[in-house]
Amino acid sequence: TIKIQINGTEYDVPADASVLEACRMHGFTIPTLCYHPRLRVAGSCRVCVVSIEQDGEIQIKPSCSAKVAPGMKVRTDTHDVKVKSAEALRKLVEPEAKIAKRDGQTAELEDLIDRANDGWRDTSSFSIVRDMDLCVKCGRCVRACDQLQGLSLLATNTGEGAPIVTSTGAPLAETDCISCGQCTTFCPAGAIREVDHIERVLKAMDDKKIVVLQTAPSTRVAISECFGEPSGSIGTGKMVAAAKLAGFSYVFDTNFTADLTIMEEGTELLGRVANGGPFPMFTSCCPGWINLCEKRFPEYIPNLSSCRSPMQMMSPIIKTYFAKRTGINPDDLYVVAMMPCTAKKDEIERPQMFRDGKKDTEAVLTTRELGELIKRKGINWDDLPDLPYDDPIGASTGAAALFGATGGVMEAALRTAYELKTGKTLPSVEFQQVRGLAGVKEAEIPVDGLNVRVAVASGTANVLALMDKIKKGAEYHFVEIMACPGGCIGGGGQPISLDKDILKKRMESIYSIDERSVIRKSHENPMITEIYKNFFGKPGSHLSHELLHTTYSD
Ligand code: HC0
Ligand code: SF4
Repeated sequence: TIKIQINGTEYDVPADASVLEACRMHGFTIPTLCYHPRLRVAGSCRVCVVSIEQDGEIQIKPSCSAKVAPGMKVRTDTHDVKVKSAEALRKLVEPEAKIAKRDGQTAELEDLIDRANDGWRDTSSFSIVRDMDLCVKCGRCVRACDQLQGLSLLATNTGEGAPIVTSTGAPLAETDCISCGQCTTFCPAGAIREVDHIERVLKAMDDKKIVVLQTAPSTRVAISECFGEPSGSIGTGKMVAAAKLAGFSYVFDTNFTADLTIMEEGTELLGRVANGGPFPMFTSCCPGWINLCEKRFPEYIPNLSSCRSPMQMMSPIIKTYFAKRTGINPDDLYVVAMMPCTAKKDEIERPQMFRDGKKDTEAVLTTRELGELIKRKGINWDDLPDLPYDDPIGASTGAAALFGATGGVMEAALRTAYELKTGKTLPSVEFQQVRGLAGVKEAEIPVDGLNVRVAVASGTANVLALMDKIKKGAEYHFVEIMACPGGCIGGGGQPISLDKDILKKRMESIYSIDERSVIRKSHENPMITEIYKNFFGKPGSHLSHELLHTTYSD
């Protein structure tokens, strides 16, 4: 055998195979027409073309007649390949041509025509699809990736091929894309959009699973926009009611595990203070940031908090603690997370997020997708009552609500760290230094004789600037990072908006939820006390480590 690359991965193939045989052997689909496995190769129709890179030269060639060679790089999945194959087919069959449909005889050709008429998509990413037949060439995705995120991974194509390409030409999953999905909130055509999870959720409902929803902090200040309400309107109660009508058996609040994160992450931070580091400790709840850290700053992986994100703490709790209390068989549960985020679709696929070979969270619906699902079910948003979350993992504090906006995790952590460390009550719970929409915020907070130096960054362009500063020697104890501008309120899965002040309005609503909360500190959440007493023991316990903490990949 020899080694060749197919769509970016290396495979062993027989030395005398054709490119077509080699690809099919490893499960890649290539359409063919003149080719038949029992007849001699003709190589005449060109429907089976692929892109072949050899000796530094890239050519589009029929795969049936090309032979494999060591080191050859084959791509079956590019826009060019799709277009050239469809063109070749159209030379032989008009797309509208009538086929004498005969069972068993014409299925192959019908299938070929369907495939050729179906547009080209980059489906390499768990989070984002690029459907270039829908692209209107406005270039807003390109500018969002460049100007807001500082990543510049997309480019407008002036030559042949897809109208928007990745800057390296590779499919998204093979670039430095962090799955933040900012591009999707700027695309007016749905050409770049989130990977659909609505279908799998509907299927789980049809399959009579007990389908459970958890909802992220920032979704409640954005979901109403899907139904024409003003920017930032708070829709918590209606969201719960709509989810119940749509078929979710239980609706839990991710804010509960945001409170739990504060307990676990706070304990971890105090442990690092006692042991001298490593500093800074970085928050770990934003999967966009985790992707960025793994791809661009692997030397800082030991600095990441080991805490799972609140979403990934909630799902195992549902499948253990909640299932046990209610006598539900965890295998009957199907956990869906409603998130403002496209990177969360990627997070649930991380190898560390499986237990016993099963996903902790089975699906992630963006705020936009839950809005769409509610509409598809014919539910009238305006008429909905306000319903509360389900107990006991629906109870949360004002501190948890803050997670949805940049600086919120930091403020929640400071409230708890200060009080637990000093034993005193905070004179004022609001830490203005970490509030607001500035891209990078810094503060020094005296806690029990130690000046705790903190930094907060949101929007990946700002994150890159802060990382540069840290690499050059800036010293902090604790750093909060959110990949999206403004934090999750500006997440890549939030409703699309043309309002210039959208982030400010959603942020004000987040602050007002905190202000109106009776309990505003995570350590005072009675349900958190209860879950430690009855289940986890104490923060950082053995069971906490098993269910609430994780590792990262180099
Ligand atoms: Fe966020 Fe989260 S706050 S990342 O920004 O920590 O997505 O809203 O759900 O998990 O809680 C997003 C929002 C979450 C998580 C929480 C954190
Ligand atoms: Fe997702 Fe929030 Fe991070 Fe954006 S900031 S990638 S929405 S977790």
